[in-house]
Amino acid sequence: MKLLLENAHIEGIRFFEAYRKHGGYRSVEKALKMSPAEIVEEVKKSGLRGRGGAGFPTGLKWSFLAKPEGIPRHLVCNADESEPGTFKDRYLMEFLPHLLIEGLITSSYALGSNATYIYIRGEYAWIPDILEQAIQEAKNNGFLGKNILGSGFDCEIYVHRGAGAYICGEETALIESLEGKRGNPRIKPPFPAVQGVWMRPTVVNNVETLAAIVPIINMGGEEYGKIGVGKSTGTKLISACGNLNKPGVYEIPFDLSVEDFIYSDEWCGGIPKGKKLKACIPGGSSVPILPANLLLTTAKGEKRLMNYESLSDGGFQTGSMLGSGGFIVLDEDQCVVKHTMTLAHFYMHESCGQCSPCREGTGWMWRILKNIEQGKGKMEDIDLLWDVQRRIEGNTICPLGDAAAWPVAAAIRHFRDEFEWHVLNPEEAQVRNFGLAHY
Ligand code: L3W
Ligand code: SF4
Repeated sequence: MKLLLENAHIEGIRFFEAYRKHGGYRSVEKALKMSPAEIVEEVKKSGLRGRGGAGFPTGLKWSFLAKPEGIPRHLVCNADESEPGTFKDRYLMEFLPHLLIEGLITSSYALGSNATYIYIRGEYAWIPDILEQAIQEAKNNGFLGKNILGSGFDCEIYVHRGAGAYICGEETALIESLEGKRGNPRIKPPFPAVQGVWMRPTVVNNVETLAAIVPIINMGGEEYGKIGVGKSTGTKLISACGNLNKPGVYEIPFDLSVEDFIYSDEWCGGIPKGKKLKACIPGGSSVPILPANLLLTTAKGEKRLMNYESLSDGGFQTGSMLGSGGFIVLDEDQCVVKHTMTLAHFYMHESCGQCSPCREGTGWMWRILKNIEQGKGKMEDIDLLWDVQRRIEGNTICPLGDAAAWPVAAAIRHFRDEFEWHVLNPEEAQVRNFGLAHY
C-alpha cells in the first residue's frame, strides 16, 4: 500500500494542475471545516511518529505547543536532510512538492501558524525553486495567502536555504540558523514547543512527517493507525544505498522483513554479483551497524522487520534503529574499519564545537581509527577507542555526540576481529588503505 508515493510517477504531478486532478488538496478542504483541536486529535489517533530519526509521536509533540495569548506560533519543516545514506525527503520534495505543501497548510492551520518555514539543506540547490513554484501555484489557486478557501485562516510559507552544515538538521541549531545566527544547538529544555523561533512556540517536523498528514486527514487518523505493526503505523520511506542491485527510494509497509527488502526483486533485488551480505546500517549513519546474522534475525530468533520496534529489538547489543530510514548495505568486500573511519571524519567535521566531549572526542576517534586503518595501530588502541566513544555518549548538548559514538561502539562490538586484523597485519592493511590519502 502506497500512501505517499502512489502518484509519484504521474506525468506533470510536480505541477498544481495534475496534482489537483489526481485528488490533491482534498485534505486541506476537509481540514478547514474541522477545528484545529480536531486535527491534532486525528494525528494523535493515527499514531504517526516523526520520520526524521527520533520517531517521537507527532500528535503528542503538537499537543505540547504552548499557546500564550498574543504571541505568534510557528511551524518549521526540517528539510535539512543531511544524514549520510538518507535521501528520501529530497525525492519527496523533488517529485511531489505539492504533497509537502498540502501537508504544511493543514498542519499550519492545526497549529495556528500564519508564517511557516521550510528550512532546506544548502546542497539541495535546485529544490527551493521547485518548492517556491509549488507555493506560488497553491497561492494562485487560493490554498495559501489570505483567507484560505474563505475559511478566515491566513498562511504564508517561506523557503529558507541552509548553507551546508549537518548540525543545522538538529532542531534547535536549525532554529538558530533560521534566526540568522551560527547553527549552534541550544540546551533543551526549553523545547521548541515552548521557546522556538524568536523564542516563540514552534513545532519542527520532518518533510516526510508533514507529507503523511495528507493521508491521515483524507482517511482519518483511526484508519491510518490500523495500517502497520504495533506502534509503527502507516508506511515509511526508505532510501536504500550501498551494495544493492536496485538502490533507490521505496515506500515500505512496516511488516516487510529486512531479508525480503534486500533480496526480493520487488524491492532492492539482492547484492551485485551474488556477493554475500556482510553488514548494514539500517537507519542512517548515526545508528549502530549490524552484522548480517543480527540484521536478518532478532535476538528472539524471529525474522527482523523494517519497523521501529523490530529493528531496535535487543537494544544496541543485538539491534539498531529505524532512524531516518537511510539503509546502507555493505557486501563481503567492504572494510568496516575503513567505513567507520570515514564516518568518524564526517562527525568530526560537522561537530559545532560547543561541547568538549564531542569537539575533542570526534577528533580523537578519527585519529585512532585512521592509525588502525592504515596499519599503524596498537592492540590497546581498540580499547582506547572504546573508552573515547563511551565518554562522548550522553555527555553532550545535542545528539550529534551520540550519533558519532554509536557507529564506533557498534563496529567494535560486532567486528572487533576486523580491528585486530588491521593491527596484526599492518602491511596488508596499508595495501588495502590505498586511495584514502586525502584523509
Ligand atoms: C516538547 C518534551 N517536545 C521531546 C520533541 C523534541 C523533538 C522530538 C524528538 O534527534 C535523532 C537523533 C539523530 N516537550 C519533548 C519534546 N520533544 N520531548 O520531540 O526529540 P529527540 O530529542 O528524541 O530527538 P531529536 O533531537 O529530534 C533526532 C537521529 O534522529 N537520526 C537522524 C539524523 C538526521 C536526519 C536527517 O538528515 N534528516 O534525520 C538518525 O538516527 O541522531 O538522535 O522535536 O523537541 N518534553
Ligand atoms: Fe555541538 Fe557536538 Fe555539542 Fe552537538 S554534541 S552541541 S554538535 S559540540
